[in-house]
Amino acid sequence: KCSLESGSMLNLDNSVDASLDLRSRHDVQTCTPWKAPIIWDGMFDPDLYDRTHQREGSSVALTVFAVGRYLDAYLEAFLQSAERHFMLGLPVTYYVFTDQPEKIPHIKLGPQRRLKVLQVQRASRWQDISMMRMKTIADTIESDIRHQSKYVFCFDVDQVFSGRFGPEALGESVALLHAYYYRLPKRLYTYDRNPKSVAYMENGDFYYHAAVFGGSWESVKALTETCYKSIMEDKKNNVEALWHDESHLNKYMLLNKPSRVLSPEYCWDPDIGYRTDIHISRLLWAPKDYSRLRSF
Ligand code: 2GW
Ligand code: MN
Repeated sequence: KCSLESGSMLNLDNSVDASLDLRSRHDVQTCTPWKAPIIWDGMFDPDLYDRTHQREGSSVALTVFAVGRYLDAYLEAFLQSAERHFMLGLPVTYYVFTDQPEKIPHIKLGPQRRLKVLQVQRASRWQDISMMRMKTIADTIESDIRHQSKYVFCFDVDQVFSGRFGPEALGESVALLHAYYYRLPKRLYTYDRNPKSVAYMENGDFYYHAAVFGGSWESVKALTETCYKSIMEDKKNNVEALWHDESHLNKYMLLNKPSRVLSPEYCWDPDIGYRTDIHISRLLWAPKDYSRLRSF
């Protein structure tokens, strides 16, 4: 049983966690075997999280990449929706990485919210665009984010916020349950099973989705650095993990357990259809036209 009461390190994650009501959702798993909470709607008091993090002076960096066609296709809707739902009431700095800084849409930002645009080179293979995010995030945490924000959240751009995504999601190290796998037997998880890859694993705890991960700047820096090194090691050995950076993230989270896990309510694919356990969708996958977006 998950005990968030006194004593545990995880409890220090955030003093308000003691108020999480793990028994309020009997239809889903609300606690990992290592006693980290899995955050579902109905388990927490949103206002209490807002107040506590405001009082503690929590601040959040959001990183997102919009390279090539993904800029026009997704960035504006992503940012506009983040302004309505992401960490309202806390200082937020967006870090938008793009190869076309001149094309960043103008967004009217709320108070205490800033946007920084950083130029990146466009890799020639899409797998590399996705994987090289790890290196860019690690470098930017070191050069900038660690002086500004306590927490960092890293997002895919092909999604839209549709409900509160608040400080109940903040923790030392945060991973997200992939919407397609959270109810499937573990043998169907798409871990990298090639022993030649650093990402190789047979069994894990969950299948995590790389579209959302976060934590303190220290832990996100450690994660992104380690995943980048693993990706480069694979390149040296001429292998590529099955799901690229996502495979490396899953391996990292197996060895370094997250202190907080987000339910798929925090990144839901509406194509899955109605599920009784999904009480709210806070972030939705945007529809994707692969043939148009990936043909370069
Ligand atoms: C990616 C794939 C094919 C063609 C283009 C791109 C691409 C990605 C791009 O042209 N420009 C770009 O900025 N990106 C960024 O990489 C963007 O932020 C995007 O959200 C992110 C990941 O690519 P995406 O969203 O197309 O990949 P998904 O939705 O299939 O994502 C999962 O698997 C990926 C690895 O294959 C990553 O782990 C990702 O985090 C996962 O959600
Ligand atoms: Mn995506």
